[in-house]
Amino acid sequence: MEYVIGLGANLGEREAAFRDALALLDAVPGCRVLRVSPFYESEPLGPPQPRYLNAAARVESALAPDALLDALLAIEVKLGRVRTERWGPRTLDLDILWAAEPLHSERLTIPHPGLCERAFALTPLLDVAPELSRHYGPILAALGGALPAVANVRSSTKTKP
Ligand code: A4P
Ligand code: MG
Repeated sequence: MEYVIGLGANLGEREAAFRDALALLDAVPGCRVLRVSPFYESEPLGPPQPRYLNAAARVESALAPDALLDALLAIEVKLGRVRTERWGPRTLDLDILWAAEPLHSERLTIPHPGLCERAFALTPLLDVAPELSRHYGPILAALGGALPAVANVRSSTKTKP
């Protein structure tokens, strides 16, 4: 099944955390990173804290949503995320933004519950899943439109044989 994973970070070496996270995600058995969006910088949603870097990755995975979430949490832990307050600063946050099949369980809501309020999630989502523009494009437009990509961070499109 195809998924779109959202990446967020506002502490430490944010770009390095994204690159490491994407490499670890691609290395998860049964996961392949198909596309990576440009990186975007935005004002924090929530309490006062440093600016965020956000991006999205389109992933093909044999894992069920629960197992994929476990893999994402393991990557966050491996890369040193320290959990403090909700909406607080973090070195790396990996969320499932979207999946080919929606889901609502005790543990997971897909699409991500905050997606339609967040230009920093919708902008990279539509970069890696442009076919969703018909649905999400007007929502992003109502939020003020797509964010500008960070100029000095290279975007990439990668595939694994
Ligand atoms: N969960 C439910 N649905 C999902 C999903 N689709 N993907 C549950 C991932 N997790 C999902 O998430 C807590 C629990 O949510 C998970 O264990 C899972 O069971 P978390 O990521 O561990 O906790 P959190 O991130 O501290 O809390 P929360 O409420 O998810 O925060 P958000 O919504 O992720 O917001 N500002 C900018 N500009 N950019 C950002 O990226 N991010 C946040 C964090 C705040 N402000 C921001 C940004
Ligand atoms: Mg989160």
